[in-house]
Amino acid sequence: MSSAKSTHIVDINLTPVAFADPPLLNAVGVHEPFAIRTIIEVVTDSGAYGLGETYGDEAHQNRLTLAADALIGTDIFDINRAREAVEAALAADATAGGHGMSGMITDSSTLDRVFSPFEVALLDLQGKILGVPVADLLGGRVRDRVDFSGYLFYKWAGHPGFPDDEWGEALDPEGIVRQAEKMIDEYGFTALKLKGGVFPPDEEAAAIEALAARFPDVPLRIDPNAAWTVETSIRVAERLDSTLEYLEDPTPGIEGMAEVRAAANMPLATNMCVVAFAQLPDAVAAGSIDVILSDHHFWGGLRRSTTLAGIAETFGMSLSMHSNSHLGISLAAMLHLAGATKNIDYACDTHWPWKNPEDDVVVGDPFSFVGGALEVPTRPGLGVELDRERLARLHQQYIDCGIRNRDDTGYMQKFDPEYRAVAPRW
Ligand code: GKR
Ligand code: MG
Repeated sequence: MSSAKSTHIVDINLTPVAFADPPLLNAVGVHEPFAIRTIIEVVTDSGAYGLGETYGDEAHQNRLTLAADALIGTDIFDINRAREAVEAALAADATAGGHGMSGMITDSSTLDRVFSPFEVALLDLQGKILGVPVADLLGGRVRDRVDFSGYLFYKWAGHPGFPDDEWGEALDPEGIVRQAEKMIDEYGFTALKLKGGVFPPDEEAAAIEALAARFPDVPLRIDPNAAWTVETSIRVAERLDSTLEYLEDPTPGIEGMAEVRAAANMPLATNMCVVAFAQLPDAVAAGSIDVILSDHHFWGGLRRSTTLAGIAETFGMSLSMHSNSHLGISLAAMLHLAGATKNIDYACDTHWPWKNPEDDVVVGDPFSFVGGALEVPTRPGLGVELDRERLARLHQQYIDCGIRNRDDTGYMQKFDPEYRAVAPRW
C-alpha cells in the first residue's frame, strides 16, 4: 500500500471548536459555558478525508500543529511510521500542560495524547478506502451494540446570569434522583455513575443510597476524582459496600488506591492513577486497581487501546471506558473500539446527554440510544461525515467564547473567590 500515491497525506486541517456545556460540578470546580475540542481532518491526494477529535487546549493544539506538519507525505496505511514522525516532531517540544483534564492528576503520555486523533483519522480513511467500518480494522466486531452508563452530575440550575437549562438544579440526593429519572426516561440507561468530589462524602454517599432505593436493579458507581483521603475512602467504601458495582478513583495515586483496594469489598476503577502504559507495571505490582477505564484520546488511539485491553486481560483486570465532554467523531471512535474489544466488562461512560444534538460537527444525528445502548456504526470508516456548516458555526463559537484552556477551577473562583482545587479535600 505504501506505494499507492492516492493514500498519501497532502493536507491536515485542525479546527478548534466550542459547544455549549451546562454548569456541571466536579472535584476541581465547575464546567464553563463552553467545552472546547479540536477537529482533525486528514486529506489524501485522492481527495478523501479522515476525521479525528481531541482536546482543545492551546498547548495541545500547538503540539497537534507540529504533528500535522510532520505527517504530510505519510501513507495513511503506515500508522507505525506516522507515529514515529509525530514522536520525532514532539521530541524537540518541551511545552508543558494542555492536557485537557482540568487540573486533575494526569501523567498520560504526550505522544499518545497527540498521536491519538491522527491515528483515528488514518483508520477512518483506511476504512473508507477499503469499504469497511473501523471496527473491522480493529479485528472485527464482537458486539453490535455498546452499553453506556447514565453520567450524573451535581449541577447548578444554569450558568450564573443565564436562564436555567433543561436539566435544572441537582445539589442534593433528591436532585440527583430527579436527574437520573430524566436520563433513564430519555436514554434508557441500565447503569448510573455519579460524579462526586463536590460535597462532603457522606452527602454523596446518601445520594448513592437514594439512587439505590429508587433504582434497586441499576448498577451504581461514584467517582470523586481522588477528592478523598485513604481513610475517608475506606469509610465510604464500607458504607456503600452492598450498593456500588465499582468505586472509581476515590483517592490519589497508585499507593493510595492500593490501600483502599486492600480494605474495600467492591472493585476499584481508575482513569486517574493509571493513564499511560508506563504506569501499568507499578499499578499491577501494588495491586491498585480492578478496572481500567480506557480512553483512546490518551491511550494513543484505537490500536493502542486494544493493546491495553490485552494487558488488562493478562493481569486479570476488567475494562471499561472513560469520557470527557465530546462530540460525535469521538463517540463514533468509542463505539468502534468498544465494538471490537471483547473485554469491555462494564457499561462505558459518555457525556453525550449533556450536549445539544445540534451542537456537533457531524452530519445529522446519527446516534440514537435504545435501552442505554448505541449501535456500532456499519458504514465504512468511522461512519460519520463532516458537516462543514456546523463545523464553521462551532468554530465561530470557539472564537466568540474566548475560552482557550479548560479551567473549571478558575470559572468556579469567579463566583467563589475562596475556592481552591485540592486533592484530597476530605
Ligand atoms: O467532565 O467534569 C467532568 C469529569 O470529571 C471529567 O473531567 C473526568 O475526566 O469524566 C471524567 C472522569 O471519569 O474522571
Ligand atoms: Mg473518572
